[in-house]
Amino acid sequence: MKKILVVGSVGQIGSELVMELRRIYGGENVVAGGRKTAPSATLLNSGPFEICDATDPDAVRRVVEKYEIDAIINMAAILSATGEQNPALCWDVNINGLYHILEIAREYKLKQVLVPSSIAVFGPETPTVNTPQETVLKPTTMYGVTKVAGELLGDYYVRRFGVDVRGLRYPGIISSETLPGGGTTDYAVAIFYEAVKHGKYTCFVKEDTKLPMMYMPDCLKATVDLMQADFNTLKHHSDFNVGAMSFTVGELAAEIKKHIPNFHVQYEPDFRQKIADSWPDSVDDTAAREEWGWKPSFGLAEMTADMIEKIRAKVL
Ligand code: VAH
Repeated sequence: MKKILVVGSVGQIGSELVMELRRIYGGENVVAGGRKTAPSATLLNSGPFEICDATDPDAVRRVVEKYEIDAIINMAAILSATGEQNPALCWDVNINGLYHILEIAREYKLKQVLVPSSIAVFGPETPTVNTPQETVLKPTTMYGVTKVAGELLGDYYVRRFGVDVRGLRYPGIISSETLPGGGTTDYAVAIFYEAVKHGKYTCFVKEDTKLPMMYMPDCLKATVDLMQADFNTLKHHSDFNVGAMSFTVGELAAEIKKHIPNFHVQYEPDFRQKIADSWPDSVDDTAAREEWGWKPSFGLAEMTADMIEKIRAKVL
């Protein structure tokens, strides 16, 4: 891959993935594509930025032709909580957007498309502990429906058109650079900001809510490692389970308290509790480990210490 376009580059993962790819491939070789949301100065000053909405295929084509793009990473998505408030928008961005990008990859014979999936593909019928790679996929959210459909569409383009499509089922992603927007796992980021700034947090899910989570450095590592894997070693394509750690909100709060002793959490579950309850506690990522060498580096303690240090530096 020489020229990469990241669509959805101003979001939580996209904004840091662009910087990591620019470090690896060179700033000029990674085009950040975004909608109206203003990109950060860091993004703007380190390489090309183009207004490019996944639901506007002509805009994507213009960027692909202008920069002779040979790989697209599609980080454009409406996440689970927002998707439940606006299912039509969620379908349009997550599926119509993906369809346009896969068609462009086919038409321009791009080298690779990377399409994130999510643990949101799982539902209440799925085994919740060490969720298998192959299992029941009956999600209860529109976001989850779009991620199952996205996995199936991606694998169809691999088989039918020979497009190199790859994807991973991200767990909740925790990071200190760009706030997530509209996800059910957003509590796992907000709790850090509230602990550092105010010493207290009102959480929208219950204390014993346990979900698979991953720190951003591991998210970037998983994404780049999958991008760089030899296609011929892959048995799976658009749907790799990837795990790193799992913890309850109570366990996270207790770890934060080791750094901020007076930190206090109160729990006021809202509609997002039902979404969180439909997702697994942990996933089996043997396929990712065997097919492309996945191995996480951050656990709860290391992540908490690093997050608190980074957020203190930002807000205090
Ligand atoms: C969400 N952060 O909460 C996303 C993610 C596993 C959840 O896909 O919707």
